[in-house]
Amino acid sequence: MKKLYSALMTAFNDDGSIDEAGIREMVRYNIDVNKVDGLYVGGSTGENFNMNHDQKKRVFEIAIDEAKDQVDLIAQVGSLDLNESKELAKFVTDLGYPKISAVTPFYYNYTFEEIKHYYNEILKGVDNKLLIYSIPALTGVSLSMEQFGELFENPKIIGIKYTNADFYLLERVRNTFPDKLILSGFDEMLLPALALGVDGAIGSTYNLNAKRAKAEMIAFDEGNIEKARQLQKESNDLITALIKNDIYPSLKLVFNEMGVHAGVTKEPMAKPTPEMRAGAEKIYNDYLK
Ligand code: NAY
Repeated sequence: MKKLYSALMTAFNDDGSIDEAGIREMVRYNIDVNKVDGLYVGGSTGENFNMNHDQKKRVFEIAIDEAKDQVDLIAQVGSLDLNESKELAKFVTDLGYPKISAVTPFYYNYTFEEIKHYYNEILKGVDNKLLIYSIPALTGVSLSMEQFGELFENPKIIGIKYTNADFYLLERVRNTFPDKLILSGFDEMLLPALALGVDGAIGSTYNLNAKRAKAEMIAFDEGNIEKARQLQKESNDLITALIKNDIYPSLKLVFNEMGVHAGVTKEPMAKPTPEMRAGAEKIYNDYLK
């Protein structure tokens, strides 16, 4: 059975502090209503790269305290400060996270040797399993099939969170490493990713749209491709509207619209404007009610 993970959002107050009650509400909604298989904590959707060290740790603590062992939990610990990544990897492992993940180091055009060193260092001191977080559109880092293979020489590296529209590479990686866990990261491309054999998906829009995505996975597994295509079309109508309305603030606005307290985004991410609020209300009424 393929697994569906929501990329957990972080609820912030207007001043950029963490809204603990909001985070707990979103964890509960994902478990109790969305019935997701897992949560990806501290990723792009969680605005991890906007947060300071103490905030990152607090989010990890709150999420596992609320979720306990009810769903699978993956903690994204990657950081431009390798020492921070190592500390966070140890911190979340001690908290009980069964898997970690780390974004490829970005900004300085690191060589592959440097990237490999980063992953091996993160894992050196911890007894945990890691998913490489590959998101070339945001990091500028594209790993090749051979490079994934070299990283997999570390047995603690068990797979990839593959947020990439390169389906040729996905096919090569899937078939070369059949035992690795590959979780697809672009919600609007779930169906082609399923066709190439991913083990599941992690995404921001599953916070709102998990039921449809899960139904699509089931339709695909049953060989009902027409139904899966129809569900992907419906999802993409929603995703397109979210992207047009500025996706990160909008996901939170729609949650708030549904009575789930999601707070606001953290600056420099945009704060909601009246137009965004109206757009989010329309998205809720048009696609989710
Ligand atoms: C993360 O770490 O939160 C993710 O990468 C989740 C994947 C999302 N990627 C980004 C960059 O937000 O869900 C996707 C994405 O929002 C969605 O497909 C819309 O493009």
